[in-house]
Parts: sequence; C-alpha cells; structure tokens
Amino acid sequence: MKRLFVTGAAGFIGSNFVRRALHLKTDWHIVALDALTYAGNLENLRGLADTGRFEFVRGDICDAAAVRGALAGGVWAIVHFAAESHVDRSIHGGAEFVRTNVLGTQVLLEQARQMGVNRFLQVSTDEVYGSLGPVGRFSETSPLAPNSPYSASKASADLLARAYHRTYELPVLITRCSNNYGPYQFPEKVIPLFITNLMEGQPVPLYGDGLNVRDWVHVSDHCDALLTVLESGVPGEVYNIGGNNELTNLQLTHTILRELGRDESLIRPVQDRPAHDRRYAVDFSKITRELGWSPQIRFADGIRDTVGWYREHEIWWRAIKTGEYLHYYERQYGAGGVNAPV
Ligand code: NAD
Ligand code: TDX
Repeated sequence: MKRLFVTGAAGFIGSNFVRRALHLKTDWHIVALDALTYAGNLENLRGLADTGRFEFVRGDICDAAAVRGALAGGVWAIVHFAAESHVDRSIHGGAEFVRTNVLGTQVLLEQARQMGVNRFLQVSTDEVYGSLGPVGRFSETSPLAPNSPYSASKASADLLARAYHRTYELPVLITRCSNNYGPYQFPEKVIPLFITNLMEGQPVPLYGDGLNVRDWVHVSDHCDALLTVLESGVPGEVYNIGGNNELTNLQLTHTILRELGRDESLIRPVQDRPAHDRRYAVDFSKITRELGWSPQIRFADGIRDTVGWYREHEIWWRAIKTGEYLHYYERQYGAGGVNAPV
C-alpha cells in the first residue's frame, strides 16, 4: 500500500481528488487532514471510509504537533490543498489567508522535511501570475504578480515550497491551475452560487461589466492532472493546468441561465470587486508535452452535468446556504467530538 497524506480533503477539490484517487489507485491508502473550517464539509467525504483505505483526522495545518501526529508511520507523498480559497473573503480580511496559506504551508514543508517524503505536491493557482490583457497566456516562467491578499498568500506559499526544494532538496512539485468547476463546490464561488440562486428563483450578482475572463476546467480533469504530476512530474518543476476554455463572466452567466431555463432579467449588475483581475489564461503545453495530460471534458458537457449534480443534491447545498451544515458534526459526534474547536 502507498500511503498518501492529503490536506484540505473536506473541501471542493480535495474531496474530488480523494474520491478519484481511491477509485483509480486501488493500492493507495489516504490519510486526510482538514480543520473543517466553514469550507470543509464531511458530507463531501461520505462513504469513503468504507473502502478501508481512507482515514480522516481533524486538525489544523498550522499545528506542527497535529501534522506530525497525522504523518506518523510515514507517507509516500503529501498533496497539499488546504487553504483559504475565496478572493472576496481575502479582501474583507487577509489575516486568516496569511496564517493558513503561508504559515500552514511552511509548517507542512518543515514536517515533510523532518519526516522525509518522496513527493510534496503544492496545489497552487494561476492567480499567482496576476492579470492579463486581451492577448497572451501565463507560462510557468511568467513573473508572479498577485493582486489580491488570497493570490499573494498563494504566491508566498509557492515561493516557500520552491525554497524548500532548493535549500533542502525536498521533492516539491508545484501545479498552477485555472478556475475549477464541478460537484461539491461551495456556493460562494460564481458557478455554484449562480446555479443555486437561479434554482431558488433569486437574481445573480454579476460584478462590474461582466467582461472579466476566466479559463474553466472541470475538477475531475484537474484531479487527473494532479495524479499525473504526482506520479510522473519532476521535483522542482512547476506545471500549469488549464481548460483551454476562456469565457467572459457574461458568457458564463448566459450559459447557466440557459441550462436552468431562465432569462437575463435575473442578472443583477453589482459593484466590481476591487483589483478584479481582468483575464486569466494558461499555457499548459508543458504538462501536455512532458507528461501527456490534457483536459478531456468539454465545457458544454461539464456544465450540464454540474447543473444536474446541483439539482440532485439540493439537500447538500441548501444545508450550506442556511448554515445548517455547520451543526452536522455536533449531531454526528456530539459537541466535544469532531466539531470541537481547533
Ligand atoms: P475549499 O475552500 O473548497 O477547501 C479548502 C479546504 O481546506 C476546506 O476543507 C477547509 O476546511 C480546509 N482548511 C482551511 N484551512 C485549513 C487549515 N488551517 N488546516 C487544515 N485545513 C484547512 O478550496 P478548493 O476550491 O477546494 O481549493 C483547494 C486548493 O486548490 C486551494 O489551495 C486553492 O488555492 C487551490 N486552487 C483552487 C482553484 C479553484 O478554482 N477552486 C483553482 C486552482 C487552485
Ligand atoms: O457573485 C459573484 N459574481 C461575479 O461576477 C462572484 C462570487 C464572482 N463573480 C466573478 C468574479 C470572477 O471574475 O466571477 C469570476 C469567478 O469568481 P470566483 O468564483 O470568486 O473565482 P475567482 O476569483 O476567479 O477564483 C477562483 O479561481 C482560482 C477560486 O476561488 C480560487 O480559489 C482559485 O485559485
């Protein structure tokens, strides 16, 4: 059995990754560490313990003793998803972003160095490169120019990961992916927020002129890219991951409206996000050329399936929108159980 340690496994991408990895890699055993912040939800991991190859530990990546305890027995690889991930929240307050994304990453890198691992995969984002004009794409050698406290904290984490590779020869791999969509995405991010608002007959708040561009990739394509980098990537290297699927937010909104049979009267233009990055687009030719990965899911199919998933999982997202999901752990484990403050 290959033992993997996955942080942030109760979030959107982490839970998709763990489910996919346990399904595809039948000789892998996964130990998951997650603090269960507002973004972490054990419902996202339901049923995985039945494989007998999955263990969940509630803990904070900033807590070196908790990380050491969870790593005891040794692991082959660490896949690091845990982060504060929402740009708007970082604009309202950056402290938690620096604590988790910067300090937490350093704690993990240090524990990995002390314990020894074969792979440390730092799951990063194209947002570290900043904003593009109408032409061009980010390559792995583009300068880091983050514009939000979120992306600045992710860029800082990338630099620490790079430094641990250079200084201590820790086998670090860094991936920088574009915007993900798919099942289990928390309905503060634009796609699930708009889908669920429209299902409730509510308007959708479109920032600024709606012409900001994002490159959308399905979460299962991202997870496959991460598995590829984990198994075949070269330590010390950075790999961009993208969907080759640039859309303005207005085009995206029209697509979602169409899927839900609604019209544009439900679009509410609202004040723009400060320092709102105009365009992200990723040149991911390196991972295609060197490791053979490319995205497989067409956006038209992926978004239809995603809308279908939210239709079928109304209990899941309604519990989040009402805040009811926060009480799930208390009911399940009692007040001092898994929901005890970390
Ligand atoms: P998410 O917010 O859905 O999940 C984050 C998870 O980390 C949650 O389960 C949360 O409980 C956990 N967490 C937060 N602070 C923690 C701490 N101190 N200790 C332990 N666990 C903690 O985020 P996501 O969208 O799944 O993103 C996962 C990673 O992928 C992040 O590092 C993000 O920067 C990166 N990423 C996301 C996207 C995207 O489009 N969502 C794109 C590229 C990269
Ligand atoms: O209500 C909204 N209205 C709106 O117009 C929201 C929440 C967003 N938007 C716009 C802002 C962006 O241009 O939609 C676009 C996407 O916004 P988000 O879903 O907040 O994603 P973004 O800011 O692009 O960042 C995401 O992709 C990169 C993730 O949240 C990050 O974690 C990841 O690194």
